[in-house]
Amino acid sequence: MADMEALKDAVIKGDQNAAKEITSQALAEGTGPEKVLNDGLIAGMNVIGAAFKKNEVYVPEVLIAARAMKMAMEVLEPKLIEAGVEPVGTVVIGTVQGDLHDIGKNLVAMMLKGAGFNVVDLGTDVPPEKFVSEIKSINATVCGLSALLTTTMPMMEKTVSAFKDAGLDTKVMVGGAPVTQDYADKIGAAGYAADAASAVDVAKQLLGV
Ligand code: B1M
Repeated sequence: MADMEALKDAVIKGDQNAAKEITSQALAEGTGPEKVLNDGLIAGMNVIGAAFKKNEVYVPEVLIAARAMKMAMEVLEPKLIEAGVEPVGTVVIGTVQGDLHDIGKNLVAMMLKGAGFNVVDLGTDVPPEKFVSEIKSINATVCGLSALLTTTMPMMEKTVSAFKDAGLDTKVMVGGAPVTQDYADKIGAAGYAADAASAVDVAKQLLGV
């Protein structure tokens, strides 16, 4: 019988083969896809997220855990769709226009996926109008903006203004090394997160989850 504790452990250790194998076995034995997601994969990513927040693990461990989760998700995703399991929410995320840094943004996206969010990642150097059109087309309620340069931070404000001009009431979460809570308040962003694990908490707060 596939063990959810073993699956959680495989994610924590970043053992992608074990994560995929246990997921396949659990599904073949009739374990519900939602249970596999919540008690195995998300539970494992939660442990990694909490450890990352406390500086007990670092970026490489998070990336390896996320890769294990991704491998398992390849098997699980079709079953989740079949079962009609709804994601926690949808987040559109990207690095603002002019900025090519994406390591932190990718970590945030991975942690959000790990927490059960549907994440639409627009990549780097994303102009405000691209955020606007994507948010409109999928009706996303939360948008995450990342910036690593003091010179591109003002693009966050421009993006928030573009949302207002387009009549969108999207809740914006901002982050990145030079970004602060004060800056988020100044530009009218609904949320700020200092790291990838906190970004999950903030996204949940913004969605009222
Ligand atoms: Co650049 N770079 N870089 N760089 N780079 C910095 C940011 C810099 C601080 C280096 C320095 O001078 N000491 C400096 C910025 C100075 C400033 O503006 N204050 C700098 C500069 C100047 C530049 C260039 C201008 C250099 C040049 O060409 N002259 C240039 C700009 C290019 C551009 O963007 N247009 C440039 C280029 C690059 C590379 C392409 C070479 C590369 C990026 C590769 C990539 O991302 N694919 C790069 C890198 C790697 C860095 C450093 C070394 C590392 C950044 C990083 O990935 N950190 C960085 C110096 C440093 O930080 N030591 C530096 C690890 C990552 C996990 O952390 O991104 O902070 P971070 O993400 C964290 C949190 O901030 C938060 O969660 C993450 C995980 O905990 N977070 C969010 C991030 N986004 C979030 C979004 C959220 C919530 C939380 O909600 C949506």
